Parts: sequence; structure tokens; C-alpha cells
Amino acid sequence: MVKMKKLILGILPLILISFGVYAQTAPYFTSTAVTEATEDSPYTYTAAAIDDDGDLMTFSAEVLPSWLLFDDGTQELYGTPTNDHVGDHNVTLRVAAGTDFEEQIFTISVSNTNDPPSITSTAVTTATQDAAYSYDADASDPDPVGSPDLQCFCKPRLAVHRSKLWPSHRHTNKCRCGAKQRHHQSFR
Ligand SMILES: [Ca+2]
Ligand SMILES: [Ca+2]
Repeated sequence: MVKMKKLILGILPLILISFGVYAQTAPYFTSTAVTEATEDSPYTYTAAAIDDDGDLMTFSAEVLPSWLLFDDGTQELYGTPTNDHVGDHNVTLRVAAGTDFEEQIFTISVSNTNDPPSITSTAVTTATQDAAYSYDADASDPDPVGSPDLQCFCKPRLAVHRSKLWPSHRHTNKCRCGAKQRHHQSFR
């Protein structure tokens, strides 16, 4: 008798499904994606989902940017964006149970961290009395074009030095920032 009951309980869902009384439902995400990231800082988001039928769920990443990895065992999405990844990145995660699945589609926005500019030119370190001295300084800044963190070039204020006009290293003015990724300034 007990065996008969178990058999009936075991095949009942199949009978209900066959007659359309009981239908499988797709799993669904219960976690909210983390959509903000910062250059050079670790990003992490752990996805969670529920299947109301209690079916075994599997997770996968269908769309990922190059700086992110997805662990389908822990459902953790993780990675550290660099300066090259500043901007928006599309992500698609999928949770499946049998043939049913749901996707979570979102965009991660990576904000810039200021990187220092560097001088790329070599200073002219010799000068001749009564002859004009000239040195064209060049620099570059790795931050993205349009970023407020781009380099500033400041034209030195001319100072009197030994009866001649000479650039002062202590006082500057006429700074120009962020207009271009690379800028050119001549000191004459
Ligand atoms: Ca940067
Ligand atoms: Ca910068």
C-alpha cells in the first residue's frame, strides 16, 4: 500500500503536466546587478535566483566584457577594470532549469580614476649668451579623451634673471587643462 502511494505521488506531477494542469515555470533572478565600477578597483556581483519548482539551476554568462570573469559555481561576477575600460559595458547572465531560462541584462559603467601625466620630451639644457633659448615641452596623459582628469599645461611666467627674461619655475599662470589628450606648449 505504501509503495502504491509513493508511485502515485511520483507520477502525479507528470500526469498534471500532461493534462496542462501543472506547468513548469522558468527560474528568475532575485538579485539586483551592481552597475557601477571604478577604474583600478575590484568589482564584484553575486547573482541569485529562484526556481519555484525546485529544479536544479545552472548559471552562465552569455555576454561579458574582457575585464570580467564569471564563476558559475558561486555565481560571482568579478574583475578589476583598468584605464582602458573606462565607459559602459554590457553584461548578460542566464539562469536555466532544464529548458526554461531567464536572462539578466545590464550595463556596468566604469568611472575614471585620475592617472598622472608624464613629460615625453627631453629638456634642452644648454643655452648661449645673447641667443634665444627655446624648448618645446611635450606630455601625454592616459586618461580618456573628454575626461576632466587630463593634463594641464601651464605657461611659465617670465621672470627677470640676470638682466634677461627667463622662465620662472616657481610661478606659473595661463594653465590650460583637458582640452586635448596631447597638448603642445612652447616656452620661448
Ligand atoms: Ca584613468
Ligand atoms: Ca590624468
